[in-house]
Amino acid sequence: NGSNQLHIGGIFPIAGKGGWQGGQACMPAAYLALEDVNKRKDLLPGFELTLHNNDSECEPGLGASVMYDLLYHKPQKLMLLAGCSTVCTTVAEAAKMWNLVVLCYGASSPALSDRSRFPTLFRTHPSATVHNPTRIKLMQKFGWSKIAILQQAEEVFISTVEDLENRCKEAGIEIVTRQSFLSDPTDAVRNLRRQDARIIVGLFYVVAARRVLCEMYKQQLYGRSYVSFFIGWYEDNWFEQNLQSENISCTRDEMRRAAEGHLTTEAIMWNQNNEKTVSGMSSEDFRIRLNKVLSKTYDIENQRYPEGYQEAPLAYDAVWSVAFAFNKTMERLKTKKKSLKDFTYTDKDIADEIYAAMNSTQFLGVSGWVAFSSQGDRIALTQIEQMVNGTYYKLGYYDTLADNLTWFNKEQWIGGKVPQDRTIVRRVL
Ligand code: ABU
Repeated sequence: NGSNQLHIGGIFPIAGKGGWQGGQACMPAAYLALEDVNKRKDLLPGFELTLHNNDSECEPGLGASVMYDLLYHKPQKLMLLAGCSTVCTTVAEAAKMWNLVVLCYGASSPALSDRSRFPTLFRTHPSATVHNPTRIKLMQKFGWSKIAILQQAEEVFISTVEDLENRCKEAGIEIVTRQSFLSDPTDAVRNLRRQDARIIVGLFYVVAARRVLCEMYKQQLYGRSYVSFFIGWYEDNWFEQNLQSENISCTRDEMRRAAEGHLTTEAIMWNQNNEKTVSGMSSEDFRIRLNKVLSKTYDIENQRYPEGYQEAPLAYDAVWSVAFAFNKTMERLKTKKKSLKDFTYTDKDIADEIYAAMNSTQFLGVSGWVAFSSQGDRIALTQIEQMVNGTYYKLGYYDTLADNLTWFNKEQWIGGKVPQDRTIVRRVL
């Protein structure tokens, strides 16, 4: 390890069958950032940042195993990047034992905002709690005060629902039923039907989302009387992909019919205006560059994006965050006559310097303003979309901090009426 390389480990979910395989786009984005920070000779003078990557498939067990590989094989790593909540949780819980800072570019779990459990974790990905004030705002806007929740039994969704429950209580919104499932949603969807659920908040990874949608079709929980809120970070054509390979027993047309009219909420992950960011690129410049790289493997021209495309700016900015944090750490260590190259997994002093530097890192990245709260979180705007005829249309934006809903009045309801949250019983006089 006597070279001029500063080594970091990167754990990317790529080839798995469930969860979030966002490394497909996030890993190329991270390598673009690596190329760019290494070109900036003022950032890590005399050094080059090197990324050693591994695929976790979004499986926590495999994630732990690839982390040990990164740690137990030379060269010494200074930090870890990780994506996917289930893997970030495992990696960040363990990494503190090696005095390692972990930076998660693709983990939304609210549970990760617990500093006592994850003392060395930062993330460029916003916490999924950012969606809840938006959901409440929409429920209030459309007069829905009785809702149902359908969730996959993973900590990322359980902790999101805990936050949603508290906010619903505060807002006087009743949760008529909360159904959860491990992998087969049949019974959970049947129970929603039995409870006459009309406004349904669904929280699951995309493979489970396809199973849920097909089941909703079969149990007729779609159409003019129903509104579902789904997660907005699935790829746009998620509901018609992989139907055969995942044994989904609905046709594309049936999936499309079940998906019609649903709403999504999503944190904004691409800087919104065309300003130049720290790399010299606007987010659109970044998109063009990323598309060029991805089109060697994917049919980008026909909008067939790999998983993690939406989150790619978060991975790109994560590498810049590392470079800025190392820049600051190098300055600080110089005054102590030390170097980042001296770091070992028992060196709490250098680890604390890296932590402090990361904690105070701020810059305008392609994902927007990058800064970390005391829980290591990003603060984000959300956008609301609706699916109409198989395409997502933007309905508006919500700024939670300012309680400001920007609404375009573009929503469309089947039959032209806002669905009700309960059966309206009319008395015959
Ligand atoms: N936007 C992707 C989040 C994935 C995860 O939290 O696991």
